[in-house]
Amino acid sequence: MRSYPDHSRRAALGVVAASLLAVTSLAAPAAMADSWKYAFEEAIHEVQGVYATKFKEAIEKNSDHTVQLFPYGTLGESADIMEQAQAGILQFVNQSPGFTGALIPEAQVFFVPYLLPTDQAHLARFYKESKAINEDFKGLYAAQGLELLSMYPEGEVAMTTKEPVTGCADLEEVKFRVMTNPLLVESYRAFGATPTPLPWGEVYGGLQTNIIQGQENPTFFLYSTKIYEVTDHITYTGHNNFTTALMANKDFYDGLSAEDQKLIRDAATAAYDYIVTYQEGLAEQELKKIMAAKPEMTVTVLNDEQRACFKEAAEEVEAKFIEMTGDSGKAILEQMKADLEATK
Ligand code: 6CS
Repeated sequence: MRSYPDHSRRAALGVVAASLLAVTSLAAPAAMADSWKYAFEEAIHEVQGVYATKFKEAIEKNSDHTVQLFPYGTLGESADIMEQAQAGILQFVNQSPGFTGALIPEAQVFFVPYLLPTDQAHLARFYKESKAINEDFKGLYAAQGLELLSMYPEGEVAMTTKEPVTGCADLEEVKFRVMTNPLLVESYRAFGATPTPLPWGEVYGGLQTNIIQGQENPTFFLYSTKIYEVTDHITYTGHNNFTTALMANKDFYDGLSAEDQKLIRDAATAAYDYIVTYQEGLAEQELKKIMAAKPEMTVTVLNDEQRACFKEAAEEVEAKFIEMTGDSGKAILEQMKADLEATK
């Protein structure tokens, strides 16, 4: 997938808008049943696609409405689908804070290293019950024209690199791809690497041509996107879990009946419950598939001593987050810490 310069992206957006609106007007008799469009950043069989499929099933089972799913690439990159959702061309968009952080600075909190645990059961309780997520972030997303419906985990992120990594020193001179998020850039700078923000579509080719030499993602994604073909070492530092979020266009959501709003919230809850169970054991299972496909791949789980420099860097990144976001970010960070403690 190419990334477009701003002007041609707007033109591309216009073409997508025109064709989607044409479909809407043809398919919209004055009946009660609506057809809603939902785009996400992954393929249909990846975690966001499985979540989206469950959401669609719940909507279609409990109403006359239909949901049309648009997996990664069908409407462009992550930034493109966010623009389309904000413009009201799409009713739903799934975007990770890795990209939303550029739009909502406080959402970068998910990239303060070692803030989130790697324990999946703890995470499952946290996203569901957290005040920061279910109340505080709602207002911040609303200010960008988005109704935040759910945040959910996609698994511990692992680094994949061309050379082995056993500490920060091994990241020196490594051009490390990160999502387009200023705090993630700061993290990898603090880890000692040369951070390189890129949209997802440029990662495989970038590794293949050695423009970049590393990237991070959850284990299932390393297998499904075949990133193991273009990197040789997997390293678990425990520094983060991948967070993602489902949102609706706020004007669309506010214009719905209370009954339809409940239908959507219930579908998001059903999809959430399904996806956390679906991911139990997923990372281990997908790691085995990587090893079967490429037995020479090395897998290293860093010990406490090896993690020390990443943990030291985390303090610097947390301070940077507060510097970037001020009182609002500080309040979210403190609330997240309290929520994590309460859901232990
Ligand atoms: O690294 C990325 O850009 C992608 N990673 C995941 C797990 N999902 C979508 C996102 O675009």
